[in-house]
Amino acid sequence: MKAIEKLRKSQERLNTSLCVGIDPDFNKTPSIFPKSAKGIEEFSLKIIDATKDFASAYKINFAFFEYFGSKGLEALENIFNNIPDNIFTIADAKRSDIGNSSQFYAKAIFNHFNFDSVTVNPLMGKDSLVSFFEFTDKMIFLLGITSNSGADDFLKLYFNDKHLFEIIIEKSQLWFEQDNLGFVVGATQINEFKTARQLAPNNYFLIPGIGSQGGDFNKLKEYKLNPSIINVSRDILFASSQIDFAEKANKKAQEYFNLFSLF
Ligand code: OMP
Repeated sequence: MKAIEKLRKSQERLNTSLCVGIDPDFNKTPSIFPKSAKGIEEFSLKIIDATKDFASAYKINFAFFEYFGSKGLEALENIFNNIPDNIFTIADAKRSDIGNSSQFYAKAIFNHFNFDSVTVNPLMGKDSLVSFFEFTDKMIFLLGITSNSGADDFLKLYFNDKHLFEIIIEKSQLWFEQDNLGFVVGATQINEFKTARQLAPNNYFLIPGIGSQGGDFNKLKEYKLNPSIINVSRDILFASSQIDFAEKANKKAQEYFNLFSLF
């Protein structure tokens, strides 16, 4: 099954676009977990268990695992293997390089790990992206307009009356199959969200920034929100720092599950 079909099925089955972000910052995990690769693995597995009835997708951010080197990657692998098969997976690795190197990044994410999708930084241009899109059954989310303040530094610069992020969204659609092409669009960027949606009305948007980053879902939904995957990480993962963390994560995930309902 193509990744996009898996995504649609997963969202339709649960009637939600909620994606739970697995960002296990060991500084924030409850003290019962050791500050180690094993500790973040055990925490993440408990979070998945507590949220799997509400998550149509899981996004695993590689940073929190790479921190621990080879043991961290082993933890990532074990966590990935414990995600139920019918839930869409996103490797949040923000990869890309010259073509020759990109192909190894792409194979690592898709052949070794078997993720359904990956986040990719488009700034090195078409040849840096092709290796990812050669996996025609997978989905690729290009950074469009990111949620952070640094989006102003490059992505909102004007070139011939267009923001750089607009050019990324327009050009990449000319290069790649629409079904495989998604864009990361930050929930904190309301005006830019509107523009991005006009430029890509039918592409999936991966939307981070709700919760800890203060993105306003009510404002966002005034525009054409779907198709989208809405990610929440810290607000669910660290809903409690105490022994009841799993119970609180479950409740928080249910709230977002309802908020992000499709129909
Ligand atoms: P919370 O702010 O804790 O919900 O986490 C947001 C998650 O989305 C983190 O894993 C970020 O790395 C990621 N993210 C952004 O916050 N902003 C972006 O513009 C892009 C991403 C991403 O690609 O997922």
